[in-house]
Amino acid sequence: MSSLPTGIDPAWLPDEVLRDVGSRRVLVRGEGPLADTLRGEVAYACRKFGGAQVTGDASHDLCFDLAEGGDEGPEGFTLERRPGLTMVTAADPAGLLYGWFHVVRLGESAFTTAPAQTHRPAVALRMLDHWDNVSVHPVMGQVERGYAGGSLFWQDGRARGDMARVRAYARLLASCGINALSVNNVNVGPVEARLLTDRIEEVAALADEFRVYGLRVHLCVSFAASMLLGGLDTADPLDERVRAWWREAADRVYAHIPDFGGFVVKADSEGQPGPFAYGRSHADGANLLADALAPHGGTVHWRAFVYNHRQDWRDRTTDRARAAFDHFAPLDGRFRDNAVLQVKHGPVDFQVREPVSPVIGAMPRTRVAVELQVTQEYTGQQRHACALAPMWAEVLGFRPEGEQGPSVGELAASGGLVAVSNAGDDPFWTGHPLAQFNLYAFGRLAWQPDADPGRLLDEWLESTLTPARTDDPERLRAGVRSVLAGSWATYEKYTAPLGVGFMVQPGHHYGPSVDGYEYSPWGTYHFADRDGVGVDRTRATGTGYTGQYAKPWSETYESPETCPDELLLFFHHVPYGHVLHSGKTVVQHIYDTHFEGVEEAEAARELWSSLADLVPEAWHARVAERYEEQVRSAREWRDQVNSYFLRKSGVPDRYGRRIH
Ligand code: GCW
Repeated sequence: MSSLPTGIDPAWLPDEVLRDVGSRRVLVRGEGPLADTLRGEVAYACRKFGGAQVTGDASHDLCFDLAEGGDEGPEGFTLERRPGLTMVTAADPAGLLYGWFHVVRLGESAFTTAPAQTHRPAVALRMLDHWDNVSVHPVMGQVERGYAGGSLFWQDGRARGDMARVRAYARLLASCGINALSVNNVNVGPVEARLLTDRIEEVAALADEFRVYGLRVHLCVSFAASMLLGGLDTADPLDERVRAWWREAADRVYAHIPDFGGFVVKADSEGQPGPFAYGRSHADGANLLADALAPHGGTVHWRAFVYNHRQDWRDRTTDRARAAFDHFAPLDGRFRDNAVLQVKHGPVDFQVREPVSPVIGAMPRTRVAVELQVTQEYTGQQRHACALAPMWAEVLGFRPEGEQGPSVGELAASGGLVAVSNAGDDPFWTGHPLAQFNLYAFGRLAWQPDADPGRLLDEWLESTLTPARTDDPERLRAGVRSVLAGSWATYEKYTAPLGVGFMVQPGHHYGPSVDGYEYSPWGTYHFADRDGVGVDRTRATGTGYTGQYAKPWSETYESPETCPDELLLFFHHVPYGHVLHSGKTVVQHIYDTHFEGVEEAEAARELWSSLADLVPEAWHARVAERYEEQVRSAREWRDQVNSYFLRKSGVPDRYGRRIH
């Protein structure tokens, strides 16, 4: 453990948070790389704050020790206090390292009031996917949907030489519970494809940095690699030459990276190659790679994001929301044990509001991972403050079979929780400093999917802005809570209404364009006309999508009477005068929420500005600058959306506010 490169924000690990532990006498028992990492952490903290790392029988007041026979399980730990001694025990060194970061979070209370406690991750695989390109893509840039500068891993067409930043990133990720990551984009270009073969050493160099913090590295591969790199004339998953090629490819990877996590694959999706070209199923495709990885203990993450992106907008029978279920549900039970189906949390594409994907509950004989999007592609692109933990908590708490059945968080334990990262080489890691909370919250929710998002916000805020060490801690706490806690709801208010989605500018997806995708091939339509708006996905008269849900949801969503307001236009096409459960008409709801959303964004900007004396200057200034843009953009959204619906419907705002 060494200091951060100069000019880089410490995020939720400023040295200040080490004060309470760093002033103790600390003993670490245990061997191996992770125990050494822990010793490095202890040494650093003690150097800063006057404590001491002791060995052998020397007296100490904080001890980390391996213990057999406990019920912590892999990566878990127990914390106990005895008079004058805080003990952290775990079955493996990874547990001790997680225990260390927990003690850091607890601060003084770890030595005074904390009750005995055991923590275990509810989900074994807690993974970040980076959509980073090695070479800069002409349209997507270095990081696809990246809003935080360049890649942390790749620069000038190769792996970065200086790994200090990568090591610091590994530490941040471990401290919030993440234990795996993929280091290249799921859209695999010709340069990136070669990471699997002649450029594997670059991946190995990254793996060396992540390993010391307990993270395993995964790689996105092209399904056509046997042709692109192997010189074969086919990528048919049932062809013996293809199978042999993949086995050898995997053997070579493991020769360089013995703890390699596995492959991530986007196949037959948005132009990426896949098994359909050979008349094979996605289970055949996934199993090909699973079999190659199996001898080494690796896993293939096979993405379920498969749909027709060349749809004819005139065709009202094709429904993009149906696609993943239609492709994958019939394959349940046909995937290998080391194949995980990675499903986006919603059926379309990370919109501000979507129902939970029906695939997640429909594949009991398949390991399923749920994919979230920490990078804010559709939620303000890290120019808007939008804390996503409340959205994810809702998704993870959803029960596909109703109250009696398991939650999404529980179902994801079979395959993992995965998220697209929002970090880059920006000095604040995430462009918008407040977006650091999204990264932190994802890690903590992956560890404990039923954690309370409000508690996570407090946890993050205490460590990142260390209010206890400011002049007016309560004003700082109240201010940060107030700008972040409701920020997702605010964003939803001024953007696409009632679950209808999209309405963004095509291509880069920032800012409003109400009809931007309406006549496009992408399958994301809202069907507004002079009478009404929304997508009829019912069984009775629409695309039949509601039938992909089990009861009670198939019934709840089928009727506009029982469908929750916030999803009404996702499931139904209704007249503008349709009255919501809230008592408002749809069109009045649209007007009201758009005015409110802008007012809330303006209020957040003012509140943030009032915190200038309590937040480090550069941090404060960066957020303040982003709020200017957020307010400008929110007004643009409000005016375009309101004008559009006024012109379509002819229904005036009942309060006579200015609509253009
Ligand atoms: O959200 C969409 C993005 C694409 C992305 C794709 C995916 C990596 O607009 O940029 O491609 O999803 O998830 O594969």
